[in-house]
Amino acid sequence: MNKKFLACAFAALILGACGGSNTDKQAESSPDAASESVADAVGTSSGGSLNLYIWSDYVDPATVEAFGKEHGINVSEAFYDSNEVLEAKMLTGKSGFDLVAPSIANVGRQIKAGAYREIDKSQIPNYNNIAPDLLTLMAQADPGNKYAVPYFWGINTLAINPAQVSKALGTDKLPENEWDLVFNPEYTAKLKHCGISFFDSPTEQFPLVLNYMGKDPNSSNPADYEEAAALMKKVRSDVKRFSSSGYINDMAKGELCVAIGYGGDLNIAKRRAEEAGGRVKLEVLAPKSGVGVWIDSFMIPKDAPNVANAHKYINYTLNPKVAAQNGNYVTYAPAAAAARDLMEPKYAEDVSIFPSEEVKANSFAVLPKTAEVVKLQTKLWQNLKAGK
Ligand code: SPD
Repeated sequence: MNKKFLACAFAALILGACGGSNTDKQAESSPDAASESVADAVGTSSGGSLNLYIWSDYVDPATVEAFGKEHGINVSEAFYDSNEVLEAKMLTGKSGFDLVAPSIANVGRQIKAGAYREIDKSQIPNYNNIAPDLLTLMAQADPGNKYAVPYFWGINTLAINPAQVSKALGTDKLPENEWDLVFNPEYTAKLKHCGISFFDSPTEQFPLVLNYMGKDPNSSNPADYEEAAALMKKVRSDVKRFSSSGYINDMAKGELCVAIGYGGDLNIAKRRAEEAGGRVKLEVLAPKSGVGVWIDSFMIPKDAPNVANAHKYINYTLNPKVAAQNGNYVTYAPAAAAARDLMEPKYAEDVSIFPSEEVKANSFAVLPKTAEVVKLQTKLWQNLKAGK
């Protein structure tokens, strides 16, 4: 893989080149369409089953229900919260799943391991709705876009409980580089009392630390990873939990005051806090010093039992109305470019979902790593968590 090209393609994506793709005329002419029934988006009835294995909080359950009803398909869902968990299952095989959604950093090696079957694009009429830049980018991990169909893209960032953070810091002024809150002992020593959470995933966490240190976030130099681990070791005892999804409810309940997480999931925490009466108020940050950017794609496991239904479901999610409804729910940027205009304005204009130019300028893609780097990251990560 040409990493330089991949980085450039990501720059194009995050620098806002995603517009101008094919649009769905029906959706275009109806700005409120996302909030209407999605039944007209699903097509004719067919039957059978569909076994989805997807990130937690990554689809509006109402859209899954509408799809199942319309097609007479019995949809079952199971959830994961890290690429590590998904990859272990995919590389073992015989998972029984029809559709999964790995991130770009993991797609290439899973394809090479023979874990997936080719997509039949003739069964996905909505394929043309995908932002072309996403496909260009994915082609670097999946040459010819044969196996992976983009679903959402988003950022790895952090969220705070401003009231608790101001109290702990003794000021409502945040550090110039907001990542100091989680990586600088001067801040973590004060914030540990209200609760700091890190990702429970070396794939997501290391690039953030490397970027904070001014190093290549996708470095292949082992010494950089040793240094990043040493930095995290200094703040390890201030970290309350390692979590890749549990931080959502913990933040919403006020049991954590700073969490590193997936941008959309942090927004879900904020929404849950509001829905619970607003006692806890959260703010999702998008630090100017940069965030990690990724794309997740639907892929069909080699031994999937319901291949036709998997194609039907992918096609369904690429309908801009459905994509917008899912986008409003999961608060990530949909792969179907036209969906943004159909999303609720508060989400379509949210910089933690569609980052600003200033944030984009310093952001980076979470790219594939070599087998050696993956092994080293895993070892360093296990030691860190064990306090070694
Ligand atoms: N709850 C949905 C989380 C989706 C996160 N995908 C992130 C991939 C980062 N590499």
